[in-house]
Amino acid sequence: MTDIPKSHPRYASLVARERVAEGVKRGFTSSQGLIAQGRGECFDYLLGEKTTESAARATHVAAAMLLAAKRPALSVNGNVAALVPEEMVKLASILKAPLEVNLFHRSEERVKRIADLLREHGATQVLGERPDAIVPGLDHARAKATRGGIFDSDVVLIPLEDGDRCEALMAMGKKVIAIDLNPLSRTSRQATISIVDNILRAVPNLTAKAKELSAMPRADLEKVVQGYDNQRSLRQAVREIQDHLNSQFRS
Ligand code: PTJ
Repeated sequence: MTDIPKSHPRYASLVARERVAEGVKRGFTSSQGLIAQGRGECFDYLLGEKTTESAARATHVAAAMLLAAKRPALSVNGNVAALVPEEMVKLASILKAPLEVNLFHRSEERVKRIADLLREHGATQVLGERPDAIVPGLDHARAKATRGGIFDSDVVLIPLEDGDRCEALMAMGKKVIAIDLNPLSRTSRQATISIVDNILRAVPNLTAKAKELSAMPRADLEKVVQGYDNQRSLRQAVREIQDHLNSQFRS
């Protein structure tokens, strides 16, 4: 990896780029993942590269929803593996949820590399290498799913997703939590809860919240979730972008 000095004003963003590029070199991130990271970076810039109020609230509600779930599952693709492998393993462990590798640009070799990477970071339950079910309504590799994992889940976390699987999972009656820096994406607009934040901040925040709420009885967790309105949260995210942009210039 390029040696980036910590004093560089764009340190965090440059390190994230390096990680995704390294993921491509090591064969677990797709080359299209570089484009996805660039798109995400642009939205992060517009947000002010911070966890906004709406993202913090969505994260809080998402943690409660995952803890209240009977069968939560966490989806991992090539970008997620490059950016937050260890953090995803920690989150899975707190939630006692399986991690399932699910790829758009699927190759069996890449699935195995990602599963191995997660196991190297201590994951005990990694699915996705032997899918045995199909999510109805999708005609690409993302339809592949595993019983006991995403296929049977009631709540599923889908970070950095590219669109129609969110809709197909919702059509199966699941609750879907997205992590996506773009508040306008189809995934963000369709999900039950959209965390409009960089995955580098969102996953550690989600883990911390899950720890904090872990002793709460299910009835109380369900109260936290009640009344959450994703469309309102996305509107707030767009306002936060507008406010940030307006604050950049002297009037
Ligand atoms: O590993 P694969 O084959 O499953 O492919 C994964 C990618 C990400 C390449 C694939 O799902 C894809 O093409 O995704 P998209 O359509 O580019 O969408 C990814 C979404 O994630 C976009 O809305 C981006 O803004 C957002 N995004 C990108 N980087 C980040 C992000 N959101 C949060 N944190 C990021 N670091």
